[in-house]
Amino acid sequence: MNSISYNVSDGVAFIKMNRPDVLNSFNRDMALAMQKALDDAANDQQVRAVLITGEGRAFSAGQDLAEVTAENGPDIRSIVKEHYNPIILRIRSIDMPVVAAVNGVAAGAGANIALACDITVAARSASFIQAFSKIGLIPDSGGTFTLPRLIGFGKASALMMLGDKVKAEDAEKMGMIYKVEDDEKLLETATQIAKTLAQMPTKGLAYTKEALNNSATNDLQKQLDLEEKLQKQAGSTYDYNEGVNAFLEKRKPVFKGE
Ligand code: T3D
Repeated sequence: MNSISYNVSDGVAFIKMNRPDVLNSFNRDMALAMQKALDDAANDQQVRAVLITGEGRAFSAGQDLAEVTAENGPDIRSIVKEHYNPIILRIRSIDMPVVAAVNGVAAGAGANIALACDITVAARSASFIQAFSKIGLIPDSGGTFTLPRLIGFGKASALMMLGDKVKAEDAEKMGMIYKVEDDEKLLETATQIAKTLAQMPTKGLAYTKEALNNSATNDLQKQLDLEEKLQKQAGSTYDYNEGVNAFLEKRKPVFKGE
């Protein structure tokens, strides 16, 4: 059984973590397969949005703890360096929106992968756990970067130190995720969001993502300079031209992602 299933439909690459018996926890095979799936999406001209979800009752329980304790299992440093860091960097740098459909519990690296996505939608029964502290680790997979920026330093500190289980509805209220959806409608809603994004001006969305990525560390002057540069690039795309013409001609625009 492949640990990641991948298929493309209507401009969306659907990436599903597929180790339901262990709550889609990451072993080396699944981490490398996730990296490859993100590369495949990035290199496919037909793909203009990505959707990540999990098979079964969990999104992902983070690191497969049986793997790290196994004889000849990977060591912690190589796990972070070779498994999770490349996944997070790919999600943040891929030139298109990435949607997470969090279908159940998202713990440890699983939570921080979901939170690194551009738009995170969760099933009402889902939850988020910064589980690391409970086993003596620190939050990885970009968690110490992403979570304080989403919900503020104080709340992030508490969740990371206490390892509280945060229900999807509370995650939405505190701004950790975009929205909660009823369990049975989660995939439909997330797919609709991804398909809508795949019809939008892909380059403009990619430049928006680049600006947001940099806003975390730039000062105001640098960010204004970056906006100026990216707006110039957006203004020279086919889709900008199409968007303006369609507005003036009072018709629906047909964007090509160019
Ligand atoms: O070296 C390093 O580790 C560095 C990398 C760190 C990155 C990380 O992600 S560290 C954090 C690792 N994750 C965790 O600590 C979470 C562990 N899991 C849990 O706390 C719970 O399973 C959940 C709260 C996520 C869900 O609880 P529950 O009661 O709904 O399910 P369960 O019964 O605990 O789990 C169901 C099965 O999945 C069970 O197997 P079994 O008994 O049916 O054969 C359980 O062992 C397995 N499972 C769940 N999480 C993991 C796992 N197996 C391996 N690794 C897991 N992380």
